[in-house]
Amino acid sequence: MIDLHYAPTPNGWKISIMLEELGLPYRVIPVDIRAGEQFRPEFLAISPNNRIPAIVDHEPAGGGEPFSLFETGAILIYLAEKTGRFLPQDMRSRSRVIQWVMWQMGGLGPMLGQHGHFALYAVEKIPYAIQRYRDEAARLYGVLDRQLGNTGAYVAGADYSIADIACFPWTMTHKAQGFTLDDYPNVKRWYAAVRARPKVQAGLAIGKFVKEPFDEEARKNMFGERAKQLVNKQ
Ligand SMILES: N[C@@H](CCC(=O)N[C@@H](CS)C(=O)NCC(=O)O)C(=O)O
Repeated sequence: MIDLHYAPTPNGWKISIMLEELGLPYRVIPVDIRAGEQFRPEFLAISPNNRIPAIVDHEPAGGGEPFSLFETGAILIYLAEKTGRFLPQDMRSRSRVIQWVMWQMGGLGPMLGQHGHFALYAVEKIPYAIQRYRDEAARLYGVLDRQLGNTGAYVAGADYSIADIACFPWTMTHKAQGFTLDDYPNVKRWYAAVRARPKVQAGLAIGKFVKEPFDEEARKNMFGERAKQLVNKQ
């Protein structure tokens, strides 16, 4: 059994989709990040970065004590290696998949995240910041579009992989962030194909229950005020 410490967000969906795709038994432990539950000591013990998602595998690969992990890239690679799925064995294909997972982790996710923050959530609208992240987001959609044009199929090649599972939930934010996939026809084709997968649908349906209004308390919990209390606390 795997515990999935989770909220229904793009990073949370990566892992709920992966677990659904794999058909592994798991139970969802909701972490209401708007209410500040990511700062609970028992959650910080497994996710010291105070971010969801995290997993605890009670039957870890290799046996032994329950094994916990945070960071979605690491979790996707662990689950793929544990099951032998969605990450090819041969060195070149495997490295290509990991390359695009890293691209998502270091680029697409953070840049779309910052664009969402400054354009949608920030009370003070700072034109430079909005433009900077909008340009970066547009550039990254362009990179993804060209890559999908080259493969003609999935992000890292002919086969569906953890690179697709990593990228897809972030592209779901396109409408809210004011992008249209008509500008990125290869992304549009891929997006429809991934979205149509029943296990993707199942992963996205997990945990709709923890959504709350985005109020002042949520702002404090998610935009740094609360995290400051952790500084120098051992
Ligand atoms: N790089 C991390 C990012 C995780 C992350 O940013 N999670 C967000 C939700 S999508 C979160 O937990 N936010 C809580 C907060 O900001 O306090 C990963 O891929 O796991």
